[in-house]
Amino acid sequence: MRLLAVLSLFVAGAVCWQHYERPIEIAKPNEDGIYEFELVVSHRMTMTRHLGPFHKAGVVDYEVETGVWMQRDSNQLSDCNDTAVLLDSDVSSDEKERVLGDLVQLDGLHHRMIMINGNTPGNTIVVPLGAEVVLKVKNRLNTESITLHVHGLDKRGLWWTDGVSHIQQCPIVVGSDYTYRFIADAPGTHWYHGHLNTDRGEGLLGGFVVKNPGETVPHPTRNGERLTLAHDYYVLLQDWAIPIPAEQHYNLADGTMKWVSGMDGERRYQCWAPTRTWDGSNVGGSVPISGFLMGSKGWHRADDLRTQPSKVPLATYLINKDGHALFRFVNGAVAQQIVIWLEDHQFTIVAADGVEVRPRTVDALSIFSGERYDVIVTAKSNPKRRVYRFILETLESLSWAWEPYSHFVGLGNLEYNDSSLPIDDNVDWTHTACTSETKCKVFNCPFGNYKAELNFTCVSPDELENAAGVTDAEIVQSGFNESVSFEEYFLNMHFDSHVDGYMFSKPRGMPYYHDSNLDTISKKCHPGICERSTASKYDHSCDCFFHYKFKLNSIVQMTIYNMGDGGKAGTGYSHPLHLHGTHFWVMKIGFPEYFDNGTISTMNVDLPCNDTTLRCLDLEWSNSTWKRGNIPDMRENPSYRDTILIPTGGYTVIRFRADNPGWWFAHCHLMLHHMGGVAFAYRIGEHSEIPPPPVNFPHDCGNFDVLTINGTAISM
Ligand SMILES: *[C@@H]1O[C@H](CO)[C@@H](O)[C@H](O)[C@H]1NC(C)=O
Ligand SMILES: *[C@@H]1O[C@H](CO)[C@@H](O)[C@H](O)[C@H]1NC(C)=O
Ligand SMILES: *[C@@H]1O[C@H](CO)[C@@H](O)[C@H](O)[C@H]1NC(C)=O
Ligand SMILES: *[C@@H]1O[C@H](CO)[C@@H](O)[C@H](O)[C@H]1NC(C)=O
Ligand SMILES: *[C@@H]1O[C@H](CO)[C@@H](O)[C@H](O)[C@H]1NC(C)=O
Ligand SMILES: *[C@@H]1O[C@H](CO)[C@@H](O)[C@H](O)[C@H]1NC(C)=O
Ligand SMILES: *[C@@H]1O[C@H](CO)[C@@H](O)[C@H](O)[C@H]1NC(C)=O
Ligand SMILES: *[C@@H]1O[C@H](CO)[C@@H](O)[C@H](O)[C@H]1NC(C)=O
Ligand SMILES: [Cu+2]
Repeated sequence: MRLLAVLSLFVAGAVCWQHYERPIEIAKPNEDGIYEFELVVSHRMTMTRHLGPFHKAGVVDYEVETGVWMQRDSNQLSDCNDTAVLLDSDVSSDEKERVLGDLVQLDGLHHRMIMINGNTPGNTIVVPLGAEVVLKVKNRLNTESITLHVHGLDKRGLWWTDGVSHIQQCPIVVGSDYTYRFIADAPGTHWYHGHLNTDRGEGLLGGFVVKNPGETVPHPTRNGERLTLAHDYYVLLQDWAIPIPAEQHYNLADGTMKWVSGMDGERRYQCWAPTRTWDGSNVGGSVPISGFLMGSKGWHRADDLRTQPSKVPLATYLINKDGHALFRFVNGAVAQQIVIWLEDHQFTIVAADGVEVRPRTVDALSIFSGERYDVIVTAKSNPKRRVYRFILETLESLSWAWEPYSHFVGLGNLEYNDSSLPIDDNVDWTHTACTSETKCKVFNCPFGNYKAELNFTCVSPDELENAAGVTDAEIVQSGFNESVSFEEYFLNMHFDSHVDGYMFSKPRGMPYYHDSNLDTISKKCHPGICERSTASKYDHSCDCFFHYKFKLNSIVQMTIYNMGDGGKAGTGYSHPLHLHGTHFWVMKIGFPEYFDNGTISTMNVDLPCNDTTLRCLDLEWSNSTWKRGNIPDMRENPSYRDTILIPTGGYTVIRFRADNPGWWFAHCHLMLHHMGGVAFAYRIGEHSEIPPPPVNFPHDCGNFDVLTINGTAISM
């Protein structure tokens, strides 16, 4: 009965299951020129068809071995396993699309998800640069509040439309409607996702693309000419670490919690699966995953991917012989950095976080949660196969006990249009084209390099250059004199739960409305609240509302480092730091030093840390002449990003101009870290310089207290 009730809110019309992934299409404005979208957010089951009136649900299963789609008997009195053939293996792809229509496959199992207009990921929203956009969010969930953030827009002058719960708005409660109205103020590949606790990991996410005016061919090649792109694909990648029904992971025999990932045997009965990448640091947030997703398709059994990938329904992208296709890769993962390869093809990176970069050709791309890379794939004129496979990998390489550990894999298909060649089950899992003579380039490793025996080399993300050249010469200069309003900060992003020894905890109401009484809705961070230099990472006395105040129009330089107990080999994580409200220039990334076998030997010495507890708080440059932005070896033509790697044992220097007044948020984009406290808020400008939200803006979350029985009440 519960299933039937949730399906009643499904909005018909969205096409979820499709044999071939469709290129993106620009939306049409309404008669007032406004780009308006309704996003009905409700619960819905994956692998389930909507059977018309009376809310009947058709629970579907797919058998890889036979290629048959089955449907369970919807008679409530019949056995759950009473199934009938829905589609035989030999039906046409058009017929599959017609019958499966509104089905959301995800990893091929049945999960209750948060969906947007009956779909997850939600449909990709494509608008022109400068468009006025209206997102009408209708929260029709059963019990959860939500908010919605468009990741990649700066929301200039409109901080209160940015969607961070309890900082920029109150949660959208069950049953209510909430309208976001803003300008699409940054071109490129972005995404929208929930921003209240874990909502984005439960399905509340989708694509968002802002196109330059008159853009038909989005990106230049190295010699400046713009290519004709036959296909422009938006590809949201996800690790699939969804909560598993309690009865599956609660072991009745011994009362322990077990994760059941439903795939690689070795992970089946682990409570927690911490793993390491080559440098010895932790990777993946210890959450075992059930499948990688490309768009809305993946598969929960890695064995099937390894033995019979041609029978698994995977995301399939068409490409024309001799043509060029744009792939807008977005990592929407909860935990994993995803390394993506395309058999026998290379990727030419042309944009990062939506901003064009000088084209850079690599063999594989490692993408952190929150990051976006637009790449051009150049098709072969004489393909040897009909289908080449995208291979997705985690960066897991060592077990917790430092033993070799094989990474997790996922697949997608690149299919040559009009090819009559057969499709086989061979996948080049080991990247045989990478040899010691011609090493493969992997972009954006979280460490300096792979160990020598592996035939891979790393391209650091700070090597990307802005395609437009230096567009703000003042901000990227080396050294600032005393007459420049320049603010310099050092911040340790250590542990998986702290910044600078504090654990971020969000306020209970909006700080903007509590300028004079912030302490009534939040806990102040100050040295007296806990002993930052010795407190254990599990000591919750250090949780507080950690925030900065930047002067309006200052140049802000932040050196975010990742060192100490919680940021060195064996203990740390590399973090993808995301700033809201501004892009920033990536001035420099400093890696630690490594042994020949690739593990970290010494934390970066530019910021020496030698306190005995290894908390490494309040570090400064070892060389005092580097103060005020006078740092050697900064990038001369840096890239302009909104999410960037902070490597374990090293640091990243970013700069931005604090010219977008408001209350903003910055956080590690790994969900567990964001939730755990690797985050800070910041205010740009004095309170009086911050644009006020509309007078009727709903801001009465926070505290409520009744002082008298007749209702003389205060709300704070
Ligand atoms: C369904 O499961 C029951 C109990 O395990 C079994 O007896 C029955 O044969 C199954 N039916 C089908 C159609 O597989
Ligand atoms: C596939 O190629 C044919 C011509 O051979 C063309 O008409 C068609 O548009 C192509 N399909 C796609 C999806 O590009
Ligand atoms: C690296 O390439 C060499 C050939 O140049 C090959 O013998 C070796 O097996 C490769 N290493 C790995 C780990 O694949
Ligand atoms: C300080 O630097 C700025 C450029 O950032 C320059 O315009 C100005 O002339 C300099 N002032 C002095 C006193 O050197
Ligand atoms: C890497 O090399 C260092 C130094 O020789 C050694 O202490 C460490 O155990 C090695 N780690 C691994 C995973 O082999
Ligand atoms: C820590 O390092 C600094 C700079 O290298 C040095 O001046 C200081 O004496 C060291 N402190 C300790 C306790 O070793
Ligand atoms: C400090 O840095 C400056 C500029 O990079 C350099 O010229 C100088 O040699 C450094 N000093 C020391 C002691 O390393
Ligand atoms: C409500 O109760 C308080 C305290 O008992 C009293 O002072 C006040 O006059 C009452 N107000 C109204 C509107 O009745
Ligand atoms: Cu993190």
